[in-house]
Amino acid sequence: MTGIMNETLRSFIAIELDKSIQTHLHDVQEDMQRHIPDIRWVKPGNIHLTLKFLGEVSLPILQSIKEQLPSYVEKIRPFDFTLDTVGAFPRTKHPRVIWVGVSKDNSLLLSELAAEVEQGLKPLGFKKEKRPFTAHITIGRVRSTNHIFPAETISRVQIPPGLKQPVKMITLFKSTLTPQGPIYEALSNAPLTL
Ligand code: 3AM
Repeated sequence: MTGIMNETLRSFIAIELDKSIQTHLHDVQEDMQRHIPDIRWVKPGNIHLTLKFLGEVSLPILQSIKEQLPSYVEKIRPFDFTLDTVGAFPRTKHPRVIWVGVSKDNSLLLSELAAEVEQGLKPLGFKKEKRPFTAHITIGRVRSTNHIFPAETISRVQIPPGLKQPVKMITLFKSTLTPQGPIYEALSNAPLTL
């Protein structure tokens, strides 16, 4: 039986990035594209920092998340993070995901925020991630697993120094997968008001 009762939405909680940061990251993508072929680059308007991937969520649970979202951030003051170097998961030689990192001290604040989100979601049945949270901004995904990239290809990429992103709120996103790539839509957000 199908119907509204069984409807789910693929969703995640993230930090939206300012247009100016997305534009800088687009420049980084264009620079890398010249050296690394066969990457699906994240559309600049879609670039974000994921705090928690939720997967398929039923509408009543999604409604609870929307209502509870402000409580997940009530202990967190607004802060900035600075973009750092380009890296890759799982290894720079055989990357699957190309990302831009954040400077070390800011990444602690982001881990705290992600932990608060995770803690808030626990009563709704969302399990804690097995892997520790690593703050990163995905800018591309590698199409083929056979590629071997020389480590220098990634480590030579320069991020303009001092690129700062203020964190003033968190956003619940709906993600619709399409053959042309995912479409992200903000469903709700919660400001950091402490
Ligand atoms: O921003 P990143 O790349 O860390 O990779 C997806 C993206 O995270 C991740 O959720 C974010 C928004 O789409 N994601 C997608 N499918 C996932 C899955 N099955 C997933 N994370 C964990 N498990």
